[in-house]
Parts: sequence; C-alpha cells; structure tokens
Amino acid sequence: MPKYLQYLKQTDPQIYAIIKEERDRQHSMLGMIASENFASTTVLATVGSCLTNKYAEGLPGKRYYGGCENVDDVETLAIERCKQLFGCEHANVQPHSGTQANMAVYFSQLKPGETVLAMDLAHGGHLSHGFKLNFSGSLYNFVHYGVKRDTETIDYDQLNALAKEHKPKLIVCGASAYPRQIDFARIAEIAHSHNALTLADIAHVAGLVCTGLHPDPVIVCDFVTSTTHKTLRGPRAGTIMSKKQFAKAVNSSVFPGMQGGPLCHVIAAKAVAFGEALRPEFKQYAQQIIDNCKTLADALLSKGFRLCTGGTDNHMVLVDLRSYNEKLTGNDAENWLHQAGIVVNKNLIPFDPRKANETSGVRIGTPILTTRGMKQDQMVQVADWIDQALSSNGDPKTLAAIKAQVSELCNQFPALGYLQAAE
Ligand code: DSN
Repeated sequence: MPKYLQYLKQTDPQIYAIIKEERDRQHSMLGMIASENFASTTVLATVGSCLTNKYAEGLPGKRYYGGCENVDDVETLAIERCKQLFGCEHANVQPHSGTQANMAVYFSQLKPGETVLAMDLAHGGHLSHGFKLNFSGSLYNFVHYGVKRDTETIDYDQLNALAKEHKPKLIVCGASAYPRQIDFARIAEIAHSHNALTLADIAHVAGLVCTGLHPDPVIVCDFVTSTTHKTLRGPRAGTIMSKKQFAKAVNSSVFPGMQGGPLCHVIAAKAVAFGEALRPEFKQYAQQIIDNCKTLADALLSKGFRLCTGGTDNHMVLVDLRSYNEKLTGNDAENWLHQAGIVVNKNLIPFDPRKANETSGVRIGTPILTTRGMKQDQMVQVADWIDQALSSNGDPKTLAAIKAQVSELCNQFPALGYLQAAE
C-alpha cells in the first residue's frame, strides 16, 4: 500500500475506508465507461502533492501572488509539453475541466445570444455543446447538426446547410458518444466558407489524436479543447490549444474571465501525462485501445448485437440493444452488467425512441482494460460475458457467476500497484 494511504488510514479512517472500497471496486470490476481511464501512479502521486497548497492567479511570470517560482516552472513545462504533444501554437493548461475549457473559448469569442452550430447531444454530442439546461444552451443560440439516419455517421451536408442558413459565429465539432473518426478538416473547410470559427473538442479521442491514430484538428481548427483524463490517461482536468492570434483572448477568458486560482497540483499532473503521452510506447498503447475496441465490436456483432454505425474506429462502441431484445433498455443493461462486474453507461442512440434516463443503448469503451494490459483475447471473453448477462434477463445466479469469473480475470490484470487487492 502506498505510504500516503497508510497515513490516511491512521489519520482519517472513515475516508480511508471509502477510498479502499473504491480502490477494490476499480480493481475487481471491468471498467468500460468510454470516458474513464486509470491514470498512472506518477499522475496520482503528483495530484496528491504539496502543489495543492499554492495560489497562483495569473500566468507563469505574471502572477498576483508571491512564491510562485516553482509553480511557474511546473506550468511552463506543462504548456511546453502540451504544445509539443499536439503541435499547437498556443496552450492554456489551466481549465479545471473540459466543460470549462469550452466555456473559456466561448467567452473569448462570443457575446450572449450569438449563434453556434454543434453536434446534437442526442446524436452523440456533449452537454457543453449547447444543451438547453447547460450554461452553453442558455447563454448562446445553439443550432444542432446530427448524424444520418441510415449510416449514423455525421451528416456533413446537413452541417453545411445549417451553417449557410444560420451563419454561426462558431462551429463546434467533437463528440462524447460517436464511434467513428471525425473529419475535422472537412468541418473546418465548411466553417471557413461561411466565415465561422471552429472549435474541435477532442476530449474523448485526445490520446488517439496526439499519436496520429485519429485525424488531427490542430492544424485546421482555430481552437481545440480537451479533457486530460480519458484516452490521454492524465488527471481529471481540461486544456485549450489555439492559434497564436487567439492566445491573449483565451488566456484572459480563463483568468480572470472564468476561473480564479489554477490547480497547480493538477497542472503538474497534466505535465506528467503529456510527458507520458510523448513517449513512443504511448502510441502502441493507443493503437491497442483501438485494436481491442475493434475486436470487441466484432465479437459483439457475432453475438447478434447491432452496433450504431456498424462498428468502431476509436475507443468505444455504441450498442443498439433493440435488435438483441426489443424490450431491453440501456438502464436494465447497465444494471445487469454492473451486477456481473462490468461497468458501462446507458446511452441514447441516434433517433432513440426512449428517454435519456432509460435509453435503447449502452456505450462501451476499452481504455481502462487496455491500461490494465488486456488484449484481443480478453475482449472476446468480455463480449461473451456481456451476451450471457443480457440474455439471462437479469438472472441473479447467472450474473453472480459471471462476476466471479470477471474478478478472476481482474486478478490476472492488476491495474497498477496502487490498485492491487486490498491488504
Ligand atoms: N459526459 C462525459 C462522458 O463522455 O462520459 C464527458 O463529459
């Protein structure tokens, strides 16, 4: 057990007990939520460092507090590594999350009420891309494009037509539940032809983009935002990349526009994660995420599941449960799989007749399993368990039997030292 957990055990046994439960849960279940990953021990140690004690409003060399010499070095390194990793002209590494990264870009360019074009949440977009109950949807006039009914892939012609009709100031691309590659260059070209700016939110695919395994928006889009904790495997946080001409606007939009003091410990952990992603072996890891997902997709198809778009190019599959069992909801599937030790999330599928709290789909991702060292053979096994669990109609005995096998597999693939079975 790492020393800091031993210390926690003595000083706050209640919180320690909960963390231990969560550590055991993460160890003994198959985490397949597409937006989650296991950060490295180095990232975790950095987040738990004394950098959390420091206030540092401002930017390196231009702070509103004394004593910032070390956090200046940390943030400078994070910026340099981010620029190197993504090849961007400017980086601001202070946003606390992906939504705040998007907020900062909006604040830097848009006045309330201005028009933005983005992907529909119900077709795979994100809350911060203009959902009506999100700040984005209430502050700005969002218009949404979606996917085509037949292929379930982005309808670039519709996007173009909507841009022509609504003349948005900004076009947002990127998605949270889209299993195919996004043609950022095509969207940027459409945006330029209608005098709109472009923002690519690569939160989900950042680890694939920086390794060249997904089309790169950095050259073609004005702004690129991301979280750092999904395929990128860093701490929970956000980052912004932009063209140099927008550097000042982005920086002042983050601080003082939207945030106060940056989280120096998290910025340091972002620097660590960018450094890890710059290593050659990260590309092999990212490729394995994709290879695992393709194998999972094929295995699920062979069990009779329909996958939205027919398959995957990235780290996730979106399963349409209706063809497997018309009555099966995403909610039931999520619950039954959880009882079987497999953690996924219910998800709307495009043109879903059900509501968001029920859904006809589940989203399944491979980053965590890949981080644990699992490969194609394990994906075939997992697809078999998913089939067994969902065809059992929630039979408790079947689910418990699968859970026991899942636990055995997890013991063969301990994530990282800190997640090994509890003492
Ligand atoms: N909603 C998160 C997800 O994709 O799971 C991202 O914010």
